[in-house]
Amino acid sequence: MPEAAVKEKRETTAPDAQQELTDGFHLIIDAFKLNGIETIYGVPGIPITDFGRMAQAAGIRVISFRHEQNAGYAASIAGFLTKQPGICLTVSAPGFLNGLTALAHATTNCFPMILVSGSSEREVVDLQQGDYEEMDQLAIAKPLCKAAFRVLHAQDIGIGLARAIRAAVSGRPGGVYLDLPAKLFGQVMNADAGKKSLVKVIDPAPSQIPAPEAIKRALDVLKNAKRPLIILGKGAAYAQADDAIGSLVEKSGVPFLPMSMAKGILPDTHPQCAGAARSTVLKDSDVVMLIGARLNWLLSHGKGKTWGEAPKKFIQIDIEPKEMDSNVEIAAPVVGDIGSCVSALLLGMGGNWPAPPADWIKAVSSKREENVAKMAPRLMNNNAPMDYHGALGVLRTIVKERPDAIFVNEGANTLDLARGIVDMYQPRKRLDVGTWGVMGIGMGYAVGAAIETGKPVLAVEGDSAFGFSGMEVETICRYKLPVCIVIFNNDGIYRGTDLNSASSDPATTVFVKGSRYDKMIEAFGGVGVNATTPDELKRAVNAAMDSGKPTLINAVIDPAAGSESGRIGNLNPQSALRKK
Ligand code: ADP
Ligand code: TZD
Ligand code: MG
Repeated sequence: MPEAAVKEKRETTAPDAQQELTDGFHLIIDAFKLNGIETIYGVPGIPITDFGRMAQAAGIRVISFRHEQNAGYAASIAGFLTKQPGICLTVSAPGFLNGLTALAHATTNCFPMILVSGSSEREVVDLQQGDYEEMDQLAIAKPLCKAAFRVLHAQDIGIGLARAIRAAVSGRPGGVYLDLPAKLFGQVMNADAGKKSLVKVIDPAPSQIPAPEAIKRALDVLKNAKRPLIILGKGAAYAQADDAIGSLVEKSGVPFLPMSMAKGILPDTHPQCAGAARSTVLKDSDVVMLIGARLNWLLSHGKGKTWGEAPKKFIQIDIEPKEMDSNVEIAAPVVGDIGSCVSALLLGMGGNWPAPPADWIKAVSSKREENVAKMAPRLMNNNAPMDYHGALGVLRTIVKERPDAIFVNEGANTLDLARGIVDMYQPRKRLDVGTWGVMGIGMGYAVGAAIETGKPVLAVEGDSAFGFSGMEVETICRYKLPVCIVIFNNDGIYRGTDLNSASSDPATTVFVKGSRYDKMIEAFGGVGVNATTPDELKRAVNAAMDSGKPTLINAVIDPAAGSESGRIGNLNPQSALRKK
């Protein structure tokens, strides 16, 4: 904008002594409220401390964490659970950087989130004159998010937040960065003009209707399949089109495989669920319909040994057109939002859609029954120290009895085995490490899920995984959240048995033996329990879930029970050499 125009704009909105005034602080709060943002996750400090106080006074819930990364993870999972951008608020430079991991995580996982960070003064930052917490945050955030904006003038706060919200939730959801320089908060303007400058975002994530010919093409491919498979991804869970997806699966009669965070859209115990026949359906299927799942490393990129020799045709439903053909040819791309696409497919299928060939259905269900039967006795063992199966057998029953609890899960063996063993019955109940396999989401997710849903949370954590966010047990106690943390304590990363033969230092993968994580929560008034058998574990979890009191259970697991890198040891560059 030319200087004269800027001057004129300023003058038209400059405060008049007679009129009521507002400021940046209040405009941001009003803009949040106008757009239905009720909760902020963050850590206070210069220049946002007063903002947090004022937001709280204005009725916004401000959840204060011990580290921004965990606040960011809470915001990211709030986005996944609600389809509204989760808000994370941080101070400048170091606080911003701590929040950035979570912002990048939200972008990678397609969760809508806005990282709002205070920043130092532009004039000083740009001349690199060494301001307090100086950093060019906008430039640093840009490559890690969908969009990044900075607001310099109070009258632009409304439009700035509107742009951030729309960028986060429309199309493929993701992370957005909003930079608010310290001076902005104190800028004063006429209250009326301020009110008029706010923007309520209408229809922030508009439906994206698929093309009729894309629907027809997809149904033609599906109809001609001999061995069809539907794969549900976390995009399908995010879309909240549970009934339509259920109808599509049941009407088609096609076996379905849920990705980790898509478990529960239909119950894992559904007769068409092929979760327990995963290798078979991936290898032997001839047509695969992906609904909100990418063909990334988690699906072996759609090729190679996992997918077998037989040629395959892919149908892919996704809101992001660029996702098509990312790894292999997509025979029938269907671009649109999952709700609209699935409804259009259902309509196109008409009244009597042919069931898939009976021999395929039979092959899948017998494989599934065989695998379930093989697993059953292992889940019933009452060994002490516990192994993963004994402990998870207990948790599996508890989740069955309490299907509306939210199950947070991270670790290596603790993650991979729980994913396979613990059945889910309702959508958006299983929250885990996601696309990056990141450790550290645990306590942030637990807090975010408890706050957003009001449901009890059961967080099952490897002892290493827990360490990344463990200090937030204080946050859980402070807000009195109904969170039960179970730490699978096997004395280390993957196993607690490694030895260092070169020096007296411990091996890199082991922790202090016999640690008592349960004592940590007692420091903050929570309930700590040491559980050494599946029976003890069961009693402790049930008591925690009944009482709703913050609880941490140290579940003692045999240090030799796990395997290196859990189930993804094949990605470990050295593991092949070591085996020789
Ligand atoms: P998973 O890890 O469970 O396999 P991914 O994160 O790889 O799932 O894939 C999720 C996909 O869902 C992304 O490609 C994203 O673009 C897509 N997606 C997210 N929300 C929607 C929606 N509402 N409609 C259509 N596609 C969506
Ligand atoms: N750092 C981050 C942020 N993410 C990671 N995934 C890792 C490091 C590497 N890593 C894994 O991939 S799993 C894991 C680490 C450190 C911990 C596994 O140990 P655990 O689980 O105690 O959590 P198990 O049950 O002992 O296998
Ligand atoms: Mg461990």
